[in-house]
Amino acid sequence: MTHFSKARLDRRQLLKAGVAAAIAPALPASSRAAETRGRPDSLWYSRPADEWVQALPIGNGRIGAMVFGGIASERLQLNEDSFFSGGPYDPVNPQAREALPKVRELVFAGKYVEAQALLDSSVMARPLRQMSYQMLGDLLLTFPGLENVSGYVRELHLPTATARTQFLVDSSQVTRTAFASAVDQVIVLHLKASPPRPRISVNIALGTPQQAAFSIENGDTLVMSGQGPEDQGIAGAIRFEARARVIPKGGRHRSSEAGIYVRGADEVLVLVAMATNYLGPADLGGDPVAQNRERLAKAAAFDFDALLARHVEDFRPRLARVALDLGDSEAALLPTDERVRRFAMGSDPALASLYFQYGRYLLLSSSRGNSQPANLQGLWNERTDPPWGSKFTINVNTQMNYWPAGPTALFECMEPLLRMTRELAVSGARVAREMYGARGWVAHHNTDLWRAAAPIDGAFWGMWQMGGAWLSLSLWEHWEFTRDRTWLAAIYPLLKGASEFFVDTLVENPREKLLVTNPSLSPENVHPFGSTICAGPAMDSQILRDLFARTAEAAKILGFDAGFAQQLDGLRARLPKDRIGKAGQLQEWLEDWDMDAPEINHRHISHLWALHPSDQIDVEATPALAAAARRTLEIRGDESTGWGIAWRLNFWARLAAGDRAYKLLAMLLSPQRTYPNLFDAHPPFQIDGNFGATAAIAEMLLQSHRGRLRLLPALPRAWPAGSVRGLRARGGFEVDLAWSAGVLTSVRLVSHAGEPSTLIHGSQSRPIALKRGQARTFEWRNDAFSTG
Ligand code: FUC
Repeated sequence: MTHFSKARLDRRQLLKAGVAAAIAPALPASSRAAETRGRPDSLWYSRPADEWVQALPIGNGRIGAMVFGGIASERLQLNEDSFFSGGPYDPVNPQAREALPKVRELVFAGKYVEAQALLDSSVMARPLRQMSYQMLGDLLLTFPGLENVSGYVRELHLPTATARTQFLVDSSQVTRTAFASAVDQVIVLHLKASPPRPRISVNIALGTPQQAAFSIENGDTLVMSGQGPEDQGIAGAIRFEARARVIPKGGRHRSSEAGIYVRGADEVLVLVAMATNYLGPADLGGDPVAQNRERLAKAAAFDFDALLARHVEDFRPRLARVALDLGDSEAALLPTDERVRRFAMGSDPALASLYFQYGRYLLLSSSRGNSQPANLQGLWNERTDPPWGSKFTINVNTQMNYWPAGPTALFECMEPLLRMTRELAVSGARVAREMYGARGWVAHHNTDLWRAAAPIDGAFWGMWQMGGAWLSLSLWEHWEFTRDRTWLAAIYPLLKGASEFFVDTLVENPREKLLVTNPSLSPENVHPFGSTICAGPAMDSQILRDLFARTAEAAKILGFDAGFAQQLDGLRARLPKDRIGKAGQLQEWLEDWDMDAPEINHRHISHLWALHPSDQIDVEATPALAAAARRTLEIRGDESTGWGIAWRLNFWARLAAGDRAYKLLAMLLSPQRTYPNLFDAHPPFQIDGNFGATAAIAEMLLQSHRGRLRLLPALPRAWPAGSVRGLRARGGFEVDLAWSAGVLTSVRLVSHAGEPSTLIHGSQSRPIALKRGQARTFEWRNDAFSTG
């Protein structure tokens, strides 16, 4: 049905054929490079990367590299995701508790600038900024005497998660393959040349801008170990180590402290292990040296083909859970960066499906197993002072990273988010108690490796209490898609604690006697009174409506806390409802300030949270609010940062406006918002746009709310024919769709939870009741569902 399924081989076939052969078909050397061109499931280029945003990312969740694909010199820029600046710290500001009642009074008296000043002087975190994610170093290779090459091509093959560089030297094909193995926890780089083999000569070294020492072990292993940097007065407590073992076949090698020198080898295998002493936000008892030694010893027991086979066997089925075919295009024969330049001209639907699978590839590569969650740059960062610290911005960015996880069946990617949220609930309980005098837990608009939870950067951006509540709701989504009861039980304490904080801190607004947050803000938009600070912005009430409802629902399902659930239902009824303002827009604030706010095109559209990711606003169930949301989108405009466009794309999909959504996708898939390696450009690089748009493409094809499965709700004219296999819907459904001439042709459902639902397409609906594990196919004929 698609490139992905066509390309799939079963395991026996793979092992029989040798996986290396499976991904590099045995063709004459000269035609093999050409064969790579236009592989539909690869990003590929005809030149090495000059810049970082041209290099290709590989990652196993925890460790990763950017592969430059150089010829005479190659660089793999290395990351390990627990390498942050600073060390454990407590950002609680003890003055906050006394200052907050005064702040609340100022806000209710309309003295927003004064309230902001008091927040800045007495409530913000100490230190004011959080710690930042660090680049670890580089694996550097130089190939003396290598020149006059032809037929150059480098690619990132998504189904096998391998980066490959190939070129010809005389008539010999040089192939360099790199991947980050989750099974073996090493980065693998393999260098080889086809017959008539030129022998491989290469100098290999490690480098880093960090404070580090270098040594050699056993004559074949480079070791680089160091200490993380101090930040904001917090001493650097991370100890890191990278070690690279060089295993040549044939030839000679020698080493010095500066590197390992291989001469005349037939093949060279390099295995890189990386680790830090981080075990948790308050536990730095890890032993990176022992971990790396053990990983390298285990991995070195396998040869390259075996390492590759183990890696592909692990990765391929995860990515292959979903296959998307939006139609082929001739443009697919062009290098990927050229396709980005041309996307707006139309006729390259296959770039949209490639971008979709790339988003899934990036999430699988940056959030898995024991890893940190995907940060602002996923896993890939080449700087010691990255933009916004490359940490976790939780007023939209981190949550956006996880939007594709449920709909595109990347369930394992959620584990790191659960772990982080649990840790944040611990530090967040301290902030709740000591700064607010409240039970439960709270997190503001950012967190870092140390799970700092207090408001940062300045009250203008940071004085927002909903970060933890929204994260808890992201975890709830996983329950919606999987109906995994163990997961629900695991997240219940987080939902409950997040709710408790607001039970204790919501206040009555004097005029309407409604329950509101105070102080708060509508991320990060300034209102007409010279500040962001306010009480009860629409987004807060929307998040609380879902938080209270989901917590109560979870309590009911699990049979816990009936009294608490009832209390939440009562409070929920006293939250302000969404309001429609004088321009027909959905109001961002309690008062109708929107049209007088100075940044009318602001990138955040926080008050449309009710439309997406929530389902409080729905085209069918709440048409007046949906129309107001639409009006807000028109006023706000399409132009925005990468992630701002990606969120708008999701909004338009929810409003069933397929062509408008496609227009935004085209804005995103342009050189202004997409780098040559398809990384999203805020600018600078920020990965949320990749993930937000991946989720939006799924959203254009399938939506599932309020017990209804909407099929092709926002299909644009640009994708008249296509198919998708393996999308997931809330209620535990797996959905395959096919369409042609812009019309649904068939839908196949598998129910994993045995829940009833209703299929919706166009103006037709059809109730379905499948048992757990049951599958059923419907044809769409004469504008109606039929069972064939
Ligand atoms: C929020 C956004 C910015 C940026 C930063 C990381 O503060 O407003 O645009 O994405 O997070």
